[in-house]
Amino acid sequence: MITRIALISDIHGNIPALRAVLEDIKRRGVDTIYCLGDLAGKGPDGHVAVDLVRTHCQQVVRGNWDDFIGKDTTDTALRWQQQRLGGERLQYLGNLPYTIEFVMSGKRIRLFHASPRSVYERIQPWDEKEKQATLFHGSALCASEYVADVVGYGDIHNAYIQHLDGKTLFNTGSVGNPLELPEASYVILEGYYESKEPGPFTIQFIRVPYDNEQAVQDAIQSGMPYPDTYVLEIRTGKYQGKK
Ligand SMILES: [Mn+2]
Repeated sequence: MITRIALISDIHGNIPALRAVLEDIKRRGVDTIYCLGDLAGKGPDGHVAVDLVRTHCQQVVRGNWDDFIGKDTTDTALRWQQQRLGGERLQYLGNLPYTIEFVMSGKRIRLFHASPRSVYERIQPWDEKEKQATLFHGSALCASEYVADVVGYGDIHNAYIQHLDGKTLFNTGSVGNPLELPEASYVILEGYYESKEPGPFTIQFIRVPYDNEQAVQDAIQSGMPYPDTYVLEIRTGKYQGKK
């Protein structure tokens, strides 16, 4: 049977964007959703994002923000985020697994936040091919150590697909803090779930317009410290608002 799985990532506490994406997924009749991390941080409403992701997503992996957001800090903005999230959600984020692995239409698929080795290793589409190719490797942090045929990740807030050495690499882009277009980004995979036979396999990239000004108002009204960079990025879809 053909299965469809929606992949969402990098929500960063932006609830208007998350709700718009969840509605779009529902409208398409997709009921399996995996989340590739960075539920909270940057934006104001990580606590709501965590609760919505726990309700709607069958599997969730740990992002870099999920990893450090609960750690002891003197940083004002981080402490504000910690109070907003509360101990139970912080513990949930800090204990998320690194990878989601399965076979679809004969392809071994591995999904993670940033790299198979670390949530802090950042690899961009314009990095050298040799560096990108390491994303197919396994590591002790992965559920298994096989070399993947298809890798999907988040972290860079920059959706793309690239074929390397007969393998496929893609990035879901970001739901709540996209940095190439101001519209929320996510991916749907379609194929024969857990089938080792080669078969049709789809990677679909979806952009969902949402109420960006509501996201800006949410940030300002939340009283979060230093909202300026986040507000600029939400409005422009560019890193720190730069070209
Ligand atoms: Mn992120």
